[in-house]
Amino acid sequence: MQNDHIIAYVSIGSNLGDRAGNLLLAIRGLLEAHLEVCRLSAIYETEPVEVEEQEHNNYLNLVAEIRVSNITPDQIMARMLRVEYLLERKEKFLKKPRTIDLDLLFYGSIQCETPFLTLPHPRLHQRKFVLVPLAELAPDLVHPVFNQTILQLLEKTEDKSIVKRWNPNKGLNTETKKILLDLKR
Ligand code: PH2
Ligand code: MG
Ligand code: MG
Repeated sequence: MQNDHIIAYVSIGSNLGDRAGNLLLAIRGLLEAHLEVCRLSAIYETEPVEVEEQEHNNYLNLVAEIRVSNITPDQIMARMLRVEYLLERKEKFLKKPRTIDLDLLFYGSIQCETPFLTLPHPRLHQRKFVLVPLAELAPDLVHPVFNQTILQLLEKTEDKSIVKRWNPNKGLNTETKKILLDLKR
């Protein structure tokens, strides 16, 4: 049984604290959990959807492609939950708010429904913050329930929320921007 690896996709989001730093820590956590991250989408700044009124911070989101073998979707979920837990635990220690959310979107083209895990992720077609970065990595991936590609789902989605490429320098003051520009020359 060689080359029996499966490609899976994970959505990663953070809307508190050092959001980009949290994404990177989550990616490192996946690698440390022996989930081989092979490709990453760009980072997007996204308007929160399906959230309580008071939680209005923009998210940073990306999608990671991971390559796995000899592991069940439940085991991947358990490892992802552990990554979340380890990051949240550091948060309490540092008394700083921060959140990180890891969601399993696809595990090959497997369909499953348990109390803990539904695959493909049951709301991914309603979420531009998932479809836009996923379309970057896998535009032609066919969703096994809808029989449509990611690109087709993106074109049809009713989600009108704002999703744009994250600009890491946007929050910097003009003096810092000038220094960074000079460094690039
Ligand atoms: N995650 C949620 C709810 N809403 N909105 C955006 N833009 N990005 C997210 O990652 C996100 C969300 C629950 O996990
Ligand atoms: Mg989520
Ligand atoms: Mg989650």
